[in-house]
Amino acid sequence: MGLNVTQKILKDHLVTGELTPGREIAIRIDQTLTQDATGTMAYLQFEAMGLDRVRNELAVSYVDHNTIQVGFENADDHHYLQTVAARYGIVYSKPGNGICHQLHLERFGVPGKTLLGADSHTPTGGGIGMIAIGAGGIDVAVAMGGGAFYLTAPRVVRINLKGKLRPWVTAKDVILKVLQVFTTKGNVGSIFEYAGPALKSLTVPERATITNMGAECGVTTSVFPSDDVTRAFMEAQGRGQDWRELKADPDALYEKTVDINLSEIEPLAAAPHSPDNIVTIASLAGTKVEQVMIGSCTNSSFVDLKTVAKILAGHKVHPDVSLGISPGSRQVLKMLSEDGSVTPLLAAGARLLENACGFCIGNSQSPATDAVSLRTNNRNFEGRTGTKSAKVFLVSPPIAALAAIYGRIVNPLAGTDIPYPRVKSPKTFDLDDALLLRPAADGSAVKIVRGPNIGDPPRNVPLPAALGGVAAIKVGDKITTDHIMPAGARLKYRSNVPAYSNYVFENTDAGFAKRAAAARDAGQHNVIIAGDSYGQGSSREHAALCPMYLGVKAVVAKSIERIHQANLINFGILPLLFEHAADYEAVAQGDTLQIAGLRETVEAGQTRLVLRNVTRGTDIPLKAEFTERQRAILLAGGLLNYTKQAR
Ligand code: MIC
Ligand code: SF4
Repeated sequence: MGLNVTQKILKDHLVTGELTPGREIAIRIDQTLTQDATGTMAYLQFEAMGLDRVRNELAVSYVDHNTIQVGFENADDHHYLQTVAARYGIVYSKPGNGICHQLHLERFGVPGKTLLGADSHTPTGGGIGMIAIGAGGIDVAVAMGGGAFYLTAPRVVRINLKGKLRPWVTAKDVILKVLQVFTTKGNVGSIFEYAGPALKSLTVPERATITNMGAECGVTTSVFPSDDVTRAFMEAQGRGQDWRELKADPDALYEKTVDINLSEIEPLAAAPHSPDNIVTIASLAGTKVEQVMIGSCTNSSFVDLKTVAKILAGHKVHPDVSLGISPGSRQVLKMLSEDGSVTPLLAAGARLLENACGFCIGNSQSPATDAVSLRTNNRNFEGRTGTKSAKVFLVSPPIAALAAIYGRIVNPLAGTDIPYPRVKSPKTFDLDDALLLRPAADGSAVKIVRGPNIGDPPRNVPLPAALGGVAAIKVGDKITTDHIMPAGARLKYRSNVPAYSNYVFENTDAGFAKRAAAARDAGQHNVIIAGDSYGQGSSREHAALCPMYLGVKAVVAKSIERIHQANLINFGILPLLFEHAADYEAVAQGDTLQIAGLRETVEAGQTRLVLRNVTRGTDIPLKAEFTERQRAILLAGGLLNYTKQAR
């Protein structure tokens, strides 16, 4: 029987297990990436493992999230990251070089390789034919140490693309269509594999826009085959020698196939406050817009921004609109500058922002109260911009550019005076790696610099014999890691867990951190009660690490998303599911809870636990389904303890 692209790559990298969907497998990781907001903790954990040098083929440390350097903390983090990279053999990408995913695609991505990244948008690498997966920092630290990555053998869904995109319809609209079809729920354990006659019309950066935002569906990753389009991109990046063809066998099997006809797609938007709240631009036409932000790892390629420059050329930004443009990389910015595309942007009145995550992570450019903000990034969770009342619509760069000119949402398919500019991919890109610092062969003499904001990663204790404590918070469905652990203005505490822990659930329940810390200090275990899709969104392990620090021992939910579930286990927090979803109603915040014989049950490999609600005198059955390895990690009190034990 033939294999699909996913199976080919996974088979090449399989360390243990078999490719039967739903079973646990372990794969070898060729490349790793981190960014500064997840990287400090990942490297602190790598250091705690006591190895002398990274052992995978390539490890890159990017600085892109927290580049504004207000206060000493960011710069101290960067200093630590630069020296730890030189010490252990990691390539260091300096602030100003660009966004990790865009850069990795440009300079390092190789078809057929595996990439594990401490960032949920690592699947961007699927655009170049990699199996590229987002994970918590500690999983990436283990992979840097040469350890395998454990995941569930995926169900592979084939997305068959046919037809051709019309003018004003872009790759962003394709992935918004995919989000409309699949939504953000129910895709855990799947990989989207793209196929079909329309592939040849999509460039690598366009494919990467699609695989990038596949993360919002909750899939393990998304992947495109590697073909002549991939080869042309790699040659233009001066890396033609790394290209290899990778395509599915004609008789390859898939879990299911979904057809998408590109000719039928129209410009779309994700309306507030979820990336799967898809509406047509036609239905929004006329909506007044106060802010337009173009960039992020989803839509900041040279072609994306040159298209914007061509639309803006000869026009002015509407007086009521603030337009910010953030190129994905220094390569993109230099090329825009060299070909004269920066001038029309400036002449129109755009604000040229740093080539970094910037507005997307909410550490700058927060919109005004109640403002409508059109953005080309991938997440519009409530409050992520830093302004809770803002209404964020996710759109393509051309739709954003039109709105910046007119001050309202315009449906170009209904007619506009501005012609759609078809911009071609460059034959060669500007190849200047000056901001990529490659490590020397021997780093043993390098002194690692640690400022006062760099603390040791906190350790957990082994799983207790019984759980006894309180339902410290009860939250609803679709709680994202942005709700649990805000980024934005709080990002600078990423390397200081005691300080960052003061902000757990800050925007959901401002009293949580104090309450939980008091219960912890009184010897109680804290339990989080949640609805469906708990822990959606980013890979930030602080959404597990900081609750752990506050004494959280278990999350009891209707369902939990993949990366967050792994992070909870990695930090020794039990991810438990209601056996009957209706039992969610049987616990109120503040109820006293107990699980007798907890350690014994997990040790014995039993998959059911009973949660005693002492306040109401009821028993609630819970699912505790873990693999043998996950059980061992939980019993040890987290992956760091487990890894130490195993050696
Ligand atoms: C995000 O887009 O939410 C982030 C910030 O890139 C996160 C990583 C983080 O929180 O540091 C992600 O996507 O994993
Ligand atoms: Fe950066 Fe935004 Fe991409 Fe996250 S989604 S990596 S914050 S640009």
